[in-house]
Amino acid sequence: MKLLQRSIAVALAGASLAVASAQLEGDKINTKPTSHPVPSIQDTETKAQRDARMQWWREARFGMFIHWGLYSIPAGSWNGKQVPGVGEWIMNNASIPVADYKALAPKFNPTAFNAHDIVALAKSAGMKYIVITSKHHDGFAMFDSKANKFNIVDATPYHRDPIRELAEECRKQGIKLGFYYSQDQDWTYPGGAAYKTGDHKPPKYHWDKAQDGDYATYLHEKAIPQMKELLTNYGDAPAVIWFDTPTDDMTPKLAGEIVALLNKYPKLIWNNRLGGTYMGDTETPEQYIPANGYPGKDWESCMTMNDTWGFKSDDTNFKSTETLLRNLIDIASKGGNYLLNIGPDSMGRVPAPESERLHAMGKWLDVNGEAIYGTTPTLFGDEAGSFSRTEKGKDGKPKFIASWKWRSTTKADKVYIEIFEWPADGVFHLDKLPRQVSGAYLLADKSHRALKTTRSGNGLDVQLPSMALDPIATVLVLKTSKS
Ligand code: JFZ
Repeated sequence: MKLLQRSIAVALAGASLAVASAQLEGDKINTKPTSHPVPSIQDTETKAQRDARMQWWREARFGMFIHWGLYSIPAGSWNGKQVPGVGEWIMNNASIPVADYKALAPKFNPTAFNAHDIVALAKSAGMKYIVITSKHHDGFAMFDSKANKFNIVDATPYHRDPIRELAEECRKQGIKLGFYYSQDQDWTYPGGAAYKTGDHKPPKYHWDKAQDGDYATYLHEKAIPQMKELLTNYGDAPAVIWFDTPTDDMTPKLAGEIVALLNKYPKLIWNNRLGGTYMGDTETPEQYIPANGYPGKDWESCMTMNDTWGFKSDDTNFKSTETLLRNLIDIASKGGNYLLNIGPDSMGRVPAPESERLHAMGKWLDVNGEAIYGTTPTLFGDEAGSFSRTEKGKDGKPKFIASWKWRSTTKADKVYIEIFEWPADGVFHLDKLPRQVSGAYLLADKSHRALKTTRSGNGLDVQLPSMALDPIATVLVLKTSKS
């Protein structure tokens, strides 16, 4: 929990101090000599190499997170009681003994899982990559593992490897696949780490003797061998490794052993949650969108549609399609990616409220995707909101008050304005113009009929039709002088 809080503080500080990060200048990305025992690819590559490695990810903007595992069986309740907290944490939150949790495996038979349909769902949502939990903190591998028998092929009646099926479908349907792997916490293998919840006792916060053991031994016997399997057995995949919840146990030396493995895959992208002082490729704000993004850095907001990652049968608190789409647009306007989660149930079915929202988002992107994929951030900046002069946030710093009138993205000679609040007088007004504007039209208008524009002061007025073409967001395109 200490580390969790620390990472929240760092994440929040990063949001407001992001301007201070001018790391991408110069030839090497990290100009300071690194003290890493094993230099990572980020320590040694040039900016040009990094740009090439990150290119598909930067253009993608929208990905699917999948949290799926044994925790989808209890689905948020244990011994007839609802357990507060996210679904995939039930073992820790309810202090379930290792043997009792492991007894879920023989009951796991998700015969309704269909890799083709999940990949097709991601594609129809307009998502360009998928990241699935190959092993979460409960230690259960959702793939065929020779390194450890607590896995979906050996320990369940299902006997199939959904990670393999997804990898094949992703290759067929042309979409990238990444693996979430909980390298540090593992609640069912001796020596695996556990974050504190409830009355779990220091130093290890374990709740069952079966969890006691040596952390380095866990890494050497289970985590590193499993990561090797994941990196070698699935063809092109993984394009991404998504680490999570590092603790102090992950020393620079131990993390270096993992980095030595990652370094064999020079196209791999990995996030900032390995631990051991490695910063990885991507910032990972969780369940929030940073006020100004992380200028000059690659970042990805991961978010749930309801209030859990892993399936919980009673969580129906779904965000609206409007909120989800506006989040995607907000994130794109700040230069980030949106990793939006689904939590399949114990049969492998995607909950209907989730697939419905994804289809609706895809419909909007079919028309307006040009304003999202491969774009760069807003040339304006104040439209997202401002920091309050009087109100303070939880971190004691000025509170960011978001505005939801419009956002903007940029690509080549176009400036896109995603309008949320349609002006009552039909005139869209910009106070300032970053570039000369030579024409304007609405992206959803197939004929691209020219809209009347007039200079007003340093800004511009655009005469819009009386009604929004899409009540969630109508995209105004400004053709501009330069790219
Ligand atoms: C972690 C996991 O514990 C959780 O189950 C889920 O997989 C999520 C995507 O990641 O949860 C975290 C990790 C980091 C923070 C908060 C929750 N953080 O830095 O604020």
